[in-house]
Amino acid sequence: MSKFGERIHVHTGDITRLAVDAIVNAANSSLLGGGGVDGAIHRAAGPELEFECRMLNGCKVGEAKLTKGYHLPARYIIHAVGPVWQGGGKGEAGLLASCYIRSLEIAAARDCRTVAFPAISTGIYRYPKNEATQIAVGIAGTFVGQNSTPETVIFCCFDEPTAQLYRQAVAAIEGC
Ligand code: AR6
Repeated sequence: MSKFGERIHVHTGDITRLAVDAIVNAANSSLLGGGGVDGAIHRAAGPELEFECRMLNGCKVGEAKLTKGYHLPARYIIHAVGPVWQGGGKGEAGLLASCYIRSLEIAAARDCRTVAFPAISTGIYRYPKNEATQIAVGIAGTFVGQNSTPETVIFCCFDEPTAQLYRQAVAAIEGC
């Protein structure tokens, strides 16, 4: 069996379709919706989601907040706010890492067995995909190594080239 015992998976597709305990949203600080995966999640979850989000008073960059999943197959949505890429000198790596850690902590606190992440910050926020992938997979590997919950972390990639990057990153930490 591999080092992570199949606890880290890479999937290609639309995160709104996944029947998991929690999906993570790449949100903005307002938590009131937007484009990209955020827009897709709000559309699929329905208007009740924005109503709950309005009660949360926003979310800081590097932080995450939980809502119900409403019409999604996922039970919960963890809204994480990634950094906008500004060249790498503005603490972006630490803030992106913090998004993943906080999301995993929230998932663990709610006893989520399976949690799925999109590639936070790599779309509209322009974080370089390769660097972002290393952070995402590194944090997930450390977290599952130290915690029994979530049992499974899924990286849900919207396209095959991104999935390939994730598979390479997972293979690299497996070999460590
Ligand atoms: N399922 C999985 N991944 C997706 C989906 C989907 N349905 N749709 C897009 N992606 P982005 P960000 C991928 O731009 O960079 C919003 O307006 C996409 O290919 O959604 O964190 C928010 O409100 C990319 O790899 O998020 C914020 O203002 C990844 O998801 C801002 O965008 C993230 O791209 C956040 O920007």
